[in-house]
Amino acid sequence: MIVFTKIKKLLMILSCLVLVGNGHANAADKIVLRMSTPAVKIDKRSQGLQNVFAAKVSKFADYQPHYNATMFKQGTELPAIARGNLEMSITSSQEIAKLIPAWSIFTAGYLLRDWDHQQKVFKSSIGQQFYKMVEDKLGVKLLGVMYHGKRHLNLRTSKKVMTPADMAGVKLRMPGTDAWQFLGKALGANPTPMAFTEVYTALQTGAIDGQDNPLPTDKDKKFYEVTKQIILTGHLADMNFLALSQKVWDKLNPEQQSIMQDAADDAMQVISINIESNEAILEDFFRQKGLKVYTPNVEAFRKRVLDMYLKSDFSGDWPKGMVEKISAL
Ligand code: KDO
Repeated sequence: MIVFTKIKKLLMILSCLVLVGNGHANAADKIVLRMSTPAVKIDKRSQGLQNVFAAKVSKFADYQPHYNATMFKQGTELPAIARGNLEMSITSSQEIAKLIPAWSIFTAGYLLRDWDHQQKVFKSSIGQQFYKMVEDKLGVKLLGVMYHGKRHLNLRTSKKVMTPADMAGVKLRMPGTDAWQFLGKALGANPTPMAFTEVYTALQTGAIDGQDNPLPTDKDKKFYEVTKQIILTGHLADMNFLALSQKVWDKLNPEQQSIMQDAADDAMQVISINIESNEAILEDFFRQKGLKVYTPNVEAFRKRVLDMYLKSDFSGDWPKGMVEKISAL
């Protein structure tokens, strides 16, 4: 029933797009929105932004996406927006936490449960409080949250992994921030930082033993071609935020702001539903490609990861009582 309602919503959004005109303003008069991301063009987030967001703001804005980190290196987009050198990016809690430590609460493994939980948190006063920190400190407006999928372990080695102890000595690529590296350690691995665009080759050559990402990303980036197993730890219900320069937002008139916010909401809804429904069918895809896909002792992973976060230096930066508030939602 829930799936049916979500698909109905998705169809409604997509059918409305037929009514969206291609824009009246000349290209030269439009506000340019350059968006930089390490994601590939066929990624659900790239597609949703192009097909829904770009179409809906096209009357007054010219959306120009740059994929595969060709414009800005992964992790440098937020400072670029803050400096006025870029208009948009698909950012993460881990990137924000580098600049605003309180945000590391959302990098903790096994804290947020799923897409529904993410929406509840970011539509509540908690979301408003955290969005405001980003506006005040970075001059970046977060237009909302989108689901990126549950992250699982994906290894090129074939040794079975059931608990964090089985990850000892495994050279696990994690993205290059402290929060990501800590998550790798909490999973029992030997984490190593590396940009997303380098992971495929590193798996192919054996420079790393594995990586973690949601199933749709493993498919879009073809990691299944160079790995042997996916261990369904679900250690992070991952999410991204659509980041926009506050200066650009402030230049829009109230009607344009309202159109842009609706466009972002609809795009992120479509993206999240697409990712969720793909996750549900991709296990079989990977099995057909010859990978072993199995569920480990998730409780053992959950316990170790959560314990390590709660005892870490990160938790010292979290607002008092926030873990409990988030968990209660
Ligand atoms: C990655 O580097 O593994 C990651 O999945 C981290 C995410 O936060 C996000 O930045 C994502 O890469 C990129 O958008 C590329 O898909």
